[in-house]
Amino acid sequence: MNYKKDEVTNLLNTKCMNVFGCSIDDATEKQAYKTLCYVVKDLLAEKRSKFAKQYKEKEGKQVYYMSMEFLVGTSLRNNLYNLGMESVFKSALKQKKIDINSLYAMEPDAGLGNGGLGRLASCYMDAMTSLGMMGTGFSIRYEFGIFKQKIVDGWQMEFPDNWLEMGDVWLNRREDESFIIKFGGTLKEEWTDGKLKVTHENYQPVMAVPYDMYISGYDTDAVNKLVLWSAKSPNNLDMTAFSRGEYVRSLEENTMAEVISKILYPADDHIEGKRLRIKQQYLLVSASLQSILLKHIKKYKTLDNLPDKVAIHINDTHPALCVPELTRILIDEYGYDWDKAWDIVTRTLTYTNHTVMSEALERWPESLFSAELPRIYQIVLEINRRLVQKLNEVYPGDIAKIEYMSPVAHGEVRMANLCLAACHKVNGVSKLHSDILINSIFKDYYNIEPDKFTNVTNGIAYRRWLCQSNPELASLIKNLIGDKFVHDATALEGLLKYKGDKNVLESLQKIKLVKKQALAKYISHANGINVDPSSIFDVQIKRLHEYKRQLLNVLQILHMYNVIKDNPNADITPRTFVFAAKASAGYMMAKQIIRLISAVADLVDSDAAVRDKIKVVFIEDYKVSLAEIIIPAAEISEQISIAGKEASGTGNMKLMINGAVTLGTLDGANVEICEQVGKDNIFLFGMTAPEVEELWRKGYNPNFFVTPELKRVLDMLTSGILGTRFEDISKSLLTNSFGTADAYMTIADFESYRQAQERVGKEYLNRDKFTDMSLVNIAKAGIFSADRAVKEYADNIWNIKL
Ligand code: GLS
Repeated sequence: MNYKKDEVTNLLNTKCMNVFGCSIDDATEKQAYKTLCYVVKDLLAEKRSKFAKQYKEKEGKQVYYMSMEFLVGTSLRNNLYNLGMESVFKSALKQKKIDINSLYAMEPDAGLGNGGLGRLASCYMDAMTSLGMMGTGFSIRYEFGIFKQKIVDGWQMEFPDNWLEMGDVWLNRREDESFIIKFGGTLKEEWTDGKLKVTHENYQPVMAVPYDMYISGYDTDAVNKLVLWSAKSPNNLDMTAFSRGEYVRSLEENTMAEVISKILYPADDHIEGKRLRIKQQYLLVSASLQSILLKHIKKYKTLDNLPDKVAIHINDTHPALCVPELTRILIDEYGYDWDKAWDIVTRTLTYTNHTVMSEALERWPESLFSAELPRIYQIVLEINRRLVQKLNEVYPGDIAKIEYMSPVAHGEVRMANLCLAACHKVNGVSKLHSDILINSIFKDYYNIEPDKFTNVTNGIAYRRWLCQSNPELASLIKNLIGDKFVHDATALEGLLKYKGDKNVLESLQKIKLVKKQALAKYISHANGINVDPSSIFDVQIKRLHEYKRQLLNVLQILHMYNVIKDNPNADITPRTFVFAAKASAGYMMAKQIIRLISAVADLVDSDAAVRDKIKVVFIEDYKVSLAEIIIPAAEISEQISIAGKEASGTGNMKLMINGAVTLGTLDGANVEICEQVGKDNIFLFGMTAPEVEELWRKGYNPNFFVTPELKRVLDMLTSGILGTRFEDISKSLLTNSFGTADAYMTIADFESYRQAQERVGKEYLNRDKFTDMSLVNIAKAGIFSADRAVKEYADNIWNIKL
């Protein structure tokens, strides 16, 4: 958008006067922040209205992306960047003596997600918009997003994240477009004219109120919307109770309804089988589908062409209720018969699986499911009955297989099977993950309908992670290869010609140092620790989960500690180990691991012989905006999950494009990162996924892998040297909670990891060689852009022409 400085000043002044009754010169910092956001929102609204009009005329196909999570992070800088207006706003504000960076700093993260899965959804909204696609995201307007984490004496404490206080500036409430969602109640069945009519009675109505957030894209005419549903009681106040003087009771119904959208469940890669959670899921699905269908029927006067005009995407199983709910609406509210309704459902819905972790495959007890959603339960049973009939023809008499594939079995409703039965396309999120899906957990479905399955390797909104978070690097790249890469990330390959170029390597080193200094400043402020920017910055930033093996990293650090203690002159390249991770509130082992990291940090820091060589830092409250500070400063990217468990990873891609070199197993998208950069530009270690399988088959005995060095480290966990005795952790490395061997095989991979770490230390000493590796990583990161991924979704899954 083309605005001059004076025009921008006018916009700011007018808005500030209208909202706060003062000019921007007299505004408080908070008022200035809000004014700026409102002005940006107005600009987006104007663009949106043009885009929607153009689109309406074209009658193209559009996508609705259903996700319980969108980890939006901050929007202000991103929107200004995307609109190409950052510098004009900066100078207009500067003239008013307002520093735009201090306004940026006021914005809370919209933390409506847990980790990779939620962030991916936001990256895809960005890419859809940048590609000019009409795409709408649907989720929940959690009043409290992912909790704020504080570490007190090594323990994680959770505090509510009241993001709306400053974050609601981006939202537009549209009360008049609300829908009623029905929970509980009973069903009445009547036969009229040979047709069964089901009426849902005595239900608890909850109103879903939509709030729109505009999503901008880079250099595009498009502006999309993320629609967030908020739960509310349709009856604000129970007047009868109120007149009786029962004031609290009179508000009870409202409170009960509102609780549905109160808080995001902080579980990542595992399920929280709570009643409230299924209500959240149904609220999202039912409200979104009602709104999609209403809009469609207004425009086309029929739903027969729904699959031609609309793709509805189920992001992981959390919105899997789309399957029975779409069927229900078509039958109960639009009068379709089963076969026609099912045909529309199956041609409209698509599904992405994001994990093979068995504890994350959602299942609901039938009793809970049927009590909360009686009509939906009835429909699920019918889907199940018809499917089982079909499967009986394909796998006659193979009861075990049919049971395994059924949406309803053993007293549970299984959401993944529901998606597999209904969706016409199903994808995994990296080559390895998609292979695992078709060769193991979804094999039986794959055998019947192989064409249904495909892969889309994840991608990132790289303009946020490179151009906005690391403008210094982006500008160097522009000087070297021009700015084509800002539209087309694969153009980064042009950097390869600078391999070995002394000047370029030196510039890269300088930029990295600047970003490391910035992180060091943050750490000094947040943790009160001084870290040395000339040490290797080795980072592991992601959710705390046993399969991600933060423990492997910790064991290795303890080993390094021993090496230095034994020989204070040992040849160790100074290293700063940076951790940041949130643990699910109820995940005790994960919390213990955080405590262990803090204890190791203290041990290292208290020892004069060691602290100049290694530092361990746990930065609290990991979130998108913190990642934007850590990632540009990273040199080593720890991606060390046990092979076969990390579906893809996306932090690995963000780190890579900022020049960090991966130290990892051949898991998830690391496999493809390795394919891109070649084995010389990545530090690989550990078992491959087939080797892991093989070891399980042979029988895994951790004790067999305990070397003398490792024994010494393991003993430290319980000896008291760390202040606390970490008995549980020590046991978990040898056995799991059922008394069988540790499912994450940390010990089996230790020796190979230790050696890889040794190589890292050595190779880093040759700064130019290491920077060359870094350069190759940046150059080869283009394929991991969300633009590429969304194009693949459009082509192979949604059937949308771009
Ligand atoms: C996740 C996976 O664990 C990640 O490997 C993946 O990158 C991400 C996005 O596809 O999805 N699944 C999940 O439940 N949480 C994730 O972050």
